Amino acid sequence: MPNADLVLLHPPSVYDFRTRSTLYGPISDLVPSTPIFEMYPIGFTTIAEYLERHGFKVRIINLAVRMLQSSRFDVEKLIRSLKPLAFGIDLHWMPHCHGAIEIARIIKKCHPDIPVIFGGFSATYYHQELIERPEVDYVIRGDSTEEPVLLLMKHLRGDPDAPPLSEIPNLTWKESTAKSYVNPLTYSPPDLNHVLIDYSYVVRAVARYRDLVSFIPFKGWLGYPITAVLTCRGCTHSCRTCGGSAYAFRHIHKRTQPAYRAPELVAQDIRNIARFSKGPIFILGDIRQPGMDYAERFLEAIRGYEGPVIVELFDAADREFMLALGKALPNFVLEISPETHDDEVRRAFGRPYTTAQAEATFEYALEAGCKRLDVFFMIGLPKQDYESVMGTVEYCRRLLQEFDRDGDHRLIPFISPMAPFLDPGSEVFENPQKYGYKLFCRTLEEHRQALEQPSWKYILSYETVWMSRDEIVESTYEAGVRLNEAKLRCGLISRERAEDVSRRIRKARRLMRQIDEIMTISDQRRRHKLLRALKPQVDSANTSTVCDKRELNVPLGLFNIRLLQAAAIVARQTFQAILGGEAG
Ligand code: B12
Ligand code: SF4
Repeated sequence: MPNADLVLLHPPSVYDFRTRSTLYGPISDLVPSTPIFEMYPIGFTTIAEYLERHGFKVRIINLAVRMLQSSRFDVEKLIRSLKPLAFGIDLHWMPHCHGAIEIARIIKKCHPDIPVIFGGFSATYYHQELIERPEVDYVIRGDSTEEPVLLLMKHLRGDPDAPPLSEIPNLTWKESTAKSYVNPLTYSPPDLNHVLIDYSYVVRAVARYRDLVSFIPFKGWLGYPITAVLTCRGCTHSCRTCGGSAYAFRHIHKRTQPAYRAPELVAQDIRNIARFSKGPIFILGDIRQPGMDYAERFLEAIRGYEGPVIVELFDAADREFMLALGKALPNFVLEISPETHDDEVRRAFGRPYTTAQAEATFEYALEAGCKRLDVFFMIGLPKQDYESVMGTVEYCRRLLQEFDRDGDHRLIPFISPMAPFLDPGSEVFENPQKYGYKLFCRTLEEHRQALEQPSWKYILSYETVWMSRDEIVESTYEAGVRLNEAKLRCGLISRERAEDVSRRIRKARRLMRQIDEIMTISDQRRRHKLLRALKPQVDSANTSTVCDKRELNVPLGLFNIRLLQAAAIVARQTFQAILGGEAG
């Protein structure tokens, strides 16, 4: 098997999750991942493709999926067997800070001389704390790192034209003396046209390393092969708790405007992906963000594409736009996140529309023929108390009735807590008191230690003046119970599914109480012993807590990855590469 120059490793959120007993609760109920957050950043594929284009071999290994799939999978053994020029670890999402640091420690134990590079949103925010750690050699900051990673790799390979470390943009680094340096964050490309977001690298690399499982983005992906295309890096909105808001991008990544991908390229990415996958394709970023001209160009370029496509809206939409969307993408699914039924709470959170405008958008979307309309609500918002959460659930019940005139259940509401952490770099994180928040974690190390707590209540990094941690947890479970009942009553879910959810919530609540009792025991050894004894029950209560995860899946027929077509593409590309003199 060919040796890779750069091995990109995606860690599990908590390294020893296979032996540790942690009740994660509903922290990942509304994303495809389990609470281990096994999905790697889309940027792994763009970094890999960019480096391969410039003559490096890159391998992605999703350690989190490998560990989830087998309790016997030996991380250390695998790492010992690899000898790349450098290892890269993503610390994009904060919940990975435990696993990422532990994986870096193992690399240093096995290969003290191979450099470890960190990158991602959270690594950028905490670059100085990271570089102080003995496990970390480099942090590449910013939302676009393809070019700085390439320069660093050239430097590490000793290329004659490679810049010295001090001249690599966005790099935080240290010398053997442990003195650290922070190079300016000057690489921030104005657009996203220099990267390729169609997974053709993944298809090639799977064949090259004969290793499909390491590239799988999340557990269960082969049965539900959803992929994503990216319209931008950055955001024009300023939702107060979001670490990817315009405010956060300005402060963390020095980005004053989002970088957009040309709409024609986004349409091309979708068509390229459809050559090997029939699964739904998620268009990340509201296509109206750069202006209606962009949206129109995209719809023109994608017109006639018949596969399932998920489109997200950051703002309310008018009828004209919805009808144009339905015409261009006959199998579209819409996602919108009003977060609450209450205009005052939504305004405090920073969403720019009212409930009435949201409802008008639902009307237009259904009229335009959307196959499904997923409406997301959140717990843990500014000015939101327990009663307000229950009001939101009551509102969901009303939506289920009022927007189901044809009995086809296209509108589906979801509710979940903002958990486990408040995003570092968000406006609320930077000014908690101003927004009525109290933070339990500030530093990277405090977040890392929080992840060693036995339940999501103790992991939760914040509470608000309107709800304590206990109330956030309690309102989450109660909201789950009530929404589950409402979905059953209107016929959206089967009795069997509803009973499963309700059983899991009862179990989770009971376990929360048991853990709370154990936490009052002062003898640490006894506490650990009792927590360990709960592990089998805790593990069985850790997925699909407040709703059944399968509700998120878009049932547009049977999607099976077109393996034969993928194989044909691989064969053709390998053949072309060999003819072109490049190793496949
Ligand atoms: C798209 C998205 C998702 C997608 C992920 C798609 C994917 N596979 O990447 C989905 C919907 C699945 C998702 C889920 C979650 N998300 Co999200 N997501 C976003 C969103 C809207 C856009 C991200 C984006 O533009 N990425 C593109 C660019 C910027 O990143 P990238 O190309 O992947 O990576 C580049 C750089 O980051 C860097 N990089 C990344 N990794 C590495 C590694 C190395 C070694 C190097 C050198 C560089 C590097 O270089 C890359 C290439 O240039 C942002 C909000 C925003 N406006 O940014 C939130 C955001 C990133 N998500 C966030 C969160 C909290 C989550 C969840 C934890 C939520 C939850 N509790 O379920 C989960 C985690 C899921 C998991 N890992 O399993 C927070 C993160 C805050 C923080 N610092 O922790 C954000 C900022 C805002 C938010 N609250 O939603 N998310
Ligand atoms: S939550 Fe708000 S600020 Fe964050 S990415 Fe979505 S629209 Fe932008």
